[in-house]
Amino acid sequence: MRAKEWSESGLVDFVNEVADLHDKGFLPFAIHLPGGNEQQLIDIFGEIGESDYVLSTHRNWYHALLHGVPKDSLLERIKSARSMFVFDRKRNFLVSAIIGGTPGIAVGIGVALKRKGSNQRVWCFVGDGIEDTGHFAEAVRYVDGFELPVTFVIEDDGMAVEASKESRWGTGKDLIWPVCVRRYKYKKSRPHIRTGNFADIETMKKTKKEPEHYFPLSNPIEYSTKDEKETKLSFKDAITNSMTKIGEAGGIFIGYSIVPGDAMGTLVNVPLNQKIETPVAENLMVGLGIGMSLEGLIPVVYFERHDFLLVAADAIVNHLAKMKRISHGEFKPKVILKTVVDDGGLFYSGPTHSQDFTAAFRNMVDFPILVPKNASEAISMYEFALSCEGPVMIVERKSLF
Ligand SMILES: Cc1ncc(C[n+]2csc(CCOP(=O)(O)OP(=O)(O)O)c2C)c(N)n1
Repeated sequence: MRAKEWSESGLVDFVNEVADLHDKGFLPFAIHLPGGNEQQLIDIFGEIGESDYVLSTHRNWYHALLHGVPKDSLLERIKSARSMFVFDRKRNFLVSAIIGGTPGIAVGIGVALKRKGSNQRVWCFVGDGIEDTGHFAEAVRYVDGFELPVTFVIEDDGMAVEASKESRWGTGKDLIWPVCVRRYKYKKSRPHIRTGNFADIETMKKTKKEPEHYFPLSNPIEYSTKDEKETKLSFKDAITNSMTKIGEAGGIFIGYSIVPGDAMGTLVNVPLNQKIETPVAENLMVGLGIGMSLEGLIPVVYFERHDFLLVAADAIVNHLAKMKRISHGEFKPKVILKTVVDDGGLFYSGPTHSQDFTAAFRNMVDFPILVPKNASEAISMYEFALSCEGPVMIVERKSLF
């Protein structure tokens, strides 16, 4: 059932049904009920193709239903703590409950679709809270500049939780965005979170289960190599050869200091059309990687220093590392993060630029973070990264170059 078959009252009935379950204590979870924008969304979804991507937020139920996620399947997810984590690979439907999490990913999918010559589009629904973020601004600018098949729809009720636009920004005036951004205004008919009614606490206590029940953990992938061969290559040549091989396998290199710069000369053998020089927008760079990998490309995102990784921590820790678990394995982004730590050499770059966040990231993500000590390890670790079905971060120590 897609947009044409839904009526305003059908959507409202669905929400009422869930609200009733909440009040009876069967939903001991954070839930965000939609309401007040039924007709606007029915109209917009009339334009959205069945195979188009739809990206949504914590308040995603209407988007999911209108894009064809079956009502029973959505209800089942809501009853098992997944209201904010509705993913459906078959329908290209994905969400983030983190404000600003989706725009960069939408851009990555858009880049991949454009490279493939696909006629699919990406629709990224955002609240005016997401419009507040830098993540949104960098994504919009990229889509506008490269004319990507992505439309952002701002669902503007003027409020983020309980705060008006004016109280957040000093003015209620709307920003004027490029044409890839549409805005519709509405008034929410529901509170920001839950129903506004007290839920039956005793039933809630009986209903609630452990987090692993709702989101099973899978065994972390460990680095392994069958044949680490000794090599006479220098560390830099080993990295360069590895990049050449990843390029031959179709890898797309994303970041800055790539064209020109070649990531400290290591991408010299990679064809130009597999190198994307990005703006200095690290979160967007990883969003690009995530989105492109969802369309089957092999993105390698390059960071020339570790302090810059922190700017992309949302995309790396909250999205790249978590999407497989929160989507119950429906979406498995695979991005290789090629990172450099400036740990020596003649050009000391000071306390910020020489930081090493290997240990910090190992505490935050469950994918392999590998630090080659020599040329042969560099070769096997990049071979592993290429064959691994999930993300891998490689840390190249500059002193070895
Ligand atoms: C990065 C981040 N900061 C804060 C929050 C907490 N939070 C959840 S919803 C929300 C407001 C969202 O407002 P808006 O985007 O307008 O969406 P609406 O809830 O109005 O649909 C906030 C601040 C979050 N989820 N992510």
